[in-house]
Amino acid sequence: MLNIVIFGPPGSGKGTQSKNIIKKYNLIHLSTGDILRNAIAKKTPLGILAKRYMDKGELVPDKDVIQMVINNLDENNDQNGFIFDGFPRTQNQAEFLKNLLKERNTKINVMVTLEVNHDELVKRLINRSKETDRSDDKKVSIIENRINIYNKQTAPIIEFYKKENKYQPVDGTGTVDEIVERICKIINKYK
Ligand code: B4P
Repeated sequence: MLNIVIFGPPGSGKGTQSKNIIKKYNLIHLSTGDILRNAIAKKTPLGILAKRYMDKGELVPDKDVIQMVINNLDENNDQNGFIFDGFPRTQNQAEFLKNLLKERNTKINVMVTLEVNHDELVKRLINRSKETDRSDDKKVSIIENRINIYNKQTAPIIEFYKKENKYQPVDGTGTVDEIVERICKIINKYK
C-alpha cells in the first residue's frame, strides 16, 4: 500500500494536487474537507455540527473527524492506498492515524508539505471565493483565522513526521503541473 499525507496551510493547493496524484498512483482521495462539505450539503447530524465550526474557520472536533475517517477507511478496504488531504490537522489526529494504520498492517509512507507564503494564500482563497460558495473563503478575517489556526494547531505536527523521517517540504508556488512533478519525484523515492 502507498499512503501519503498531503499537508500545508489553507489554500496551499492540497486539494488541487491530490486530484492529480490519485490518477498517477491509483489512490483513494480522502479529503476531510470534502467529506465535511458533503455532510453540510446533505444536512446530516455531522454536517450540522461541522458547519458551526467551519463557518468561523475553526477546526471540527477531533472525535468527530476521527470517526469520519474510520468510516471512510472501512468503506474503502482493499485499495492500493490513500492520499490523506487535510488530515491529520492536530497532534491527536496524527497519533490516531499512525495507530489506526498500524492495526491494519500499513503506515504513512511520506508527508508532503506544500510551502506557500501568506499573501499568496490569501490571494488564492479570495479568488476561490469568487468561483465557489464556500463560507470559509468569504471574508478575509475568516481566512486569516484559518491561517492562524494552521500555524498554532496544525503546523506543529510537522515535528511528529520529522521524527519519523517522513517530512518532505515542497515549493507550492508555480504552475500546477510544475508542482505535481516536484511531488511525484518525492513519492517515487518513498513508494
Ligand atoms: P480543506 O477542505 O482541507 O481546504 P483548504 O485547506 O482550504 O484548501 P486546500 O489547501 O485544499 O486548497 P486548494 O487546493 O483548494 O479544509 C476546509 C475546512 O474543513 C477547515 O478549515 C476545517 O474547518 C475543516 N476541516 C477539514 N479537515 C479537518 C480536520 N482534519 N480536522 C478538523 N477540521 C477539519 O487551493 C486553493 C485555491 O488555490 C484554489 O482556488 C486553487 O485553484 C488555487 N490554486 C491551487 N494551486 C495553485 C497554484 N499552483 N497556483 C495558483 N493557484 C492555485
